[in-house]
Amino acid sequence: MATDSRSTMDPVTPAAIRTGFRPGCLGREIYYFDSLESTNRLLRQAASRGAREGTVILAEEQTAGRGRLNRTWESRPGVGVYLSLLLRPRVGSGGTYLFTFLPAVATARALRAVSGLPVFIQWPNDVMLRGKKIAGILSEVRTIDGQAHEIVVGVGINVNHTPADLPAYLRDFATSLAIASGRCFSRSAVIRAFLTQMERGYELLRSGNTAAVLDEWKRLCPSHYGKPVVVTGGQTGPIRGSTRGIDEQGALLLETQDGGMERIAFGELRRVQGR
Ligand code: BT5
Repeated sequence: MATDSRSTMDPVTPAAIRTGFRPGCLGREIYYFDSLESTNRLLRQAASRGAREGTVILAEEQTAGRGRLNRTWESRPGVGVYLSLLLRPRVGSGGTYLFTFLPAVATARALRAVSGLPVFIQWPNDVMLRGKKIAGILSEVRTIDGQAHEIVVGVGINVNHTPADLPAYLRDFATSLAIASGRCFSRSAVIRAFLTQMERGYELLRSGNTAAVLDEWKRLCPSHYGKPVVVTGGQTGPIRGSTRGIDEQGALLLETQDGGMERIAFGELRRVQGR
């Protein structure tokens, strides 16, 4: 149950989001729930029953919010954004990584627009502020006959969390707009900005301008090239090296200390020096 009084001060209901906002295709249908296990889970069910492209599901809190590989997304009521958005693109499945890159770009641009803070992307799906994670993306793809059929884009954003709103194990690694700036932000303004940025980027992809989205991703993700990192969570143990860009499937290229080149399709950058 959502009990935090901050929920009523800063609602994320469809009415609050639509105030002064005329959505295009994305966000024409918005469904809000006080409490859900996971917005992605519910939207995947709705998608399999034919929900329209652009459908948005929002929850005030999630009791089983999910990250990749069944990890948990901490989803406290009153302070965060927990949103899932349904896309039905017509692209070959080779390009599905773009549907993780695009929401990361849209989230970073939206948070910059709302707060002016220096939000960056960290490969593959982390949205970072001053070295700490402020948002995460979980895109789940259903492929039929080699074509991406349904993509449920899930985004969790820490907006008005104080350190006490984060579990102890995350306090050194996670942040929020409020923690970074000392101010509170309207969550519905964050959602409007995200949907606006998604609409814009999705239009670029639909018109075949993949390069524009990739360029934006690269600009917002300076650690993708020439930065010393350690990558963990892949099929082997931690790999140390220097980033050398991404390939045409969104995999990270890493020059290892012995001069070899590794292609990393899954994993995470656990240590990036600088931003
Ligand atoms: C992600 O996974 O970052 C994707 C998170 C997606 C969450 C959204 S919320 C709406 C939609 N519905 C869902 O059920 N999910 C999506 P991953 O890269 O696996 O990162 C997960 C890790 O991030 C955890 O293991 C923690 O270390 C950390 N983490 C968990 N909650 C966090 C939070 N609120 N802020 C920052 N870091 C967090």
